[in-house]
Amino acid sequence: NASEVLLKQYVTDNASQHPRKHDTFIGYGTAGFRTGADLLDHVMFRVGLISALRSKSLGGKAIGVMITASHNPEPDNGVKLVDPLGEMLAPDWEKLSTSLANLSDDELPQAIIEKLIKPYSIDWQAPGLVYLGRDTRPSSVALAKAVIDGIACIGCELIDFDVVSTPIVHYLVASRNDESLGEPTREGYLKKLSGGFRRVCSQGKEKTRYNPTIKVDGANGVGAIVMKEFADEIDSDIIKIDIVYDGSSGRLNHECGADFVKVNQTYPPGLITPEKAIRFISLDGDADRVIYFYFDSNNAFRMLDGDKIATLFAEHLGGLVKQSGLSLSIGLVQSAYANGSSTNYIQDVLGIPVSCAPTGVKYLHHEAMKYDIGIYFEANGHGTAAFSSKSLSLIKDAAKSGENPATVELYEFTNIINSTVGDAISDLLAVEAILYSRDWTIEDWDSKYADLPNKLMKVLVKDRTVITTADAERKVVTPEGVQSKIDNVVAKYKNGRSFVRPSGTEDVVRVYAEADTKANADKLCSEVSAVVF
Ligand code: 16G
Ligand code: ZN
Repeated sequence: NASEVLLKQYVTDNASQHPRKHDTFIGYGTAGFRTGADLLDHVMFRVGLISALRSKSLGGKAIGVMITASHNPEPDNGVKLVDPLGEMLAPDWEKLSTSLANLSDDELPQAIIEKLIKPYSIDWQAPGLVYLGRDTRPSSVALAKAVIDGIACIGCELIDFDVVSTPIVHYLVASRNDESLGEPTREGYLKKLSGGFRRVCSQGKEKTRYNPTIKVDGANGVGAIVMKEFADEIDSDIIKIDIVYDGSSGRLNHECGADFVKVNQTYPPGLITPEKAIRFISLDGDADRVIYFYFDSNNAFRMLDGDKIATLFAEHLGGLVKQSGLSLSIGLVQSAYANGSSTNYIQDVLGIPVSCAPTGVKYLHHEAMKYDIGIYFEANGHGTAAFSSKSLSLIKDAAKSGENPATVELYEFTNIINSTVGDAISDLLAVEAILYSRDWTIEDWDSKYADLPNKLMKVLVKDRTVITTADAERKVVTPEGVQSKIDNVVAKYKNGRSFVRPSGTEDVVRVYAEADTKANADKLCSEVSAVVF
């Protein structure tokens, strides 16, 4: 029909501005499309098309597009789509995105009709809305232009938020589609989180242990920019925020940031004088991961990762729920990487149920939604507390009278916490508010349980897809026989645990091990690697 002919013509004409210049396969993985920036121009154009049509297929609801390669090196880039509730893209559209990204320019126009317009009955001339954001990578500017061209090709409203963190894009999309979540602007985000934080941190009696000084490692990325906005917004009497790796000199994610600290289990080398009694906080390149660390009285480096943050959230929010007397279920979701000590602490000491989901935020988030308050964190520092709409309205109503301080505080945490997705700065504010509320030092927090020593290795293999797993990636299914060999090795180690999984973002297989001592964890990790390869 005429409308299809017209659309095909538009796609043909505009795609020629962003031709597919290579035939490297690029798939939509756990973090969207991600690879070398120079391979992505045509993919970005196509993502523009897809985002506009996704919005139109959902009656014009806002859809998000974020251009970033997160913690990866600066020359990489990537893009992911955000669905209307602020969640990750629906799986069927992930598959469609992969298939459309890898077609030739000639095949594309017809495929748009056959794979999107027809099966989803999309009126491509109906209204649509896309929210666009990008990180600070130099390549993100031109790649954003390609997305914009794709959106314009379909004809769709676009709001471009320029340089912005990934979790802000999730917040903006969610609040645009559900105004009870807040004002869908950057200002609205800043005001909501900082307002909740300020109100919690000006309550209660004088603090004797909590030290309101933090040093934030911005990974030389957008996190530093957003953190600066919060620092300007929050009175320095409440918290003193010193930002390092703010992008003024060093390279993005280079020897700094949350991934560097977590993977190397050390502090960024540029922090020349490790200061005692200060909390250091490392963000990643798009500000959705956060890792705390400090130097103890013996000047030893101590790291508090996503598991430690999860347990702090669980302990505090769980306590507030109890004190408020509200009938709300609370649970915690981890991935296989969670330190065994954290799992035991949450289950045995806090008495809060724990479940395990495969790596990737969408799996954890999904599992967390089974609770009224579902806390989820990956050990790498990516996570949040997801409040169900039932819990949000219950808490809000109960807090109105102001009678029970615990209920009021719980309500303020629903403002501080970006419930749509892991948000480094929101998590940071929540941790600080909890430490303030409990009048804790970072040592107090750290002393709750001791991490088991652990080791993570990556192994290059010819074909990582021969390894398949089950039980939330904790058991190898194929090649056959591998799991029983791993079991035999693990059995030799005290507190031993190990698993093997193919990476979803790199062409490697990852091996994780933990045991009673660091030497044993390292040895177990090598032994298991040898079993597999
Ligand atoms: C992606 C995931 C991250 C996960 C990582 C694992 C999202 C938004 N991001 O970056 O949560 O930890 O992949 O990478 O889900 P791997 O599969 O290479 O180990
Ligand atoms: Zn990230």
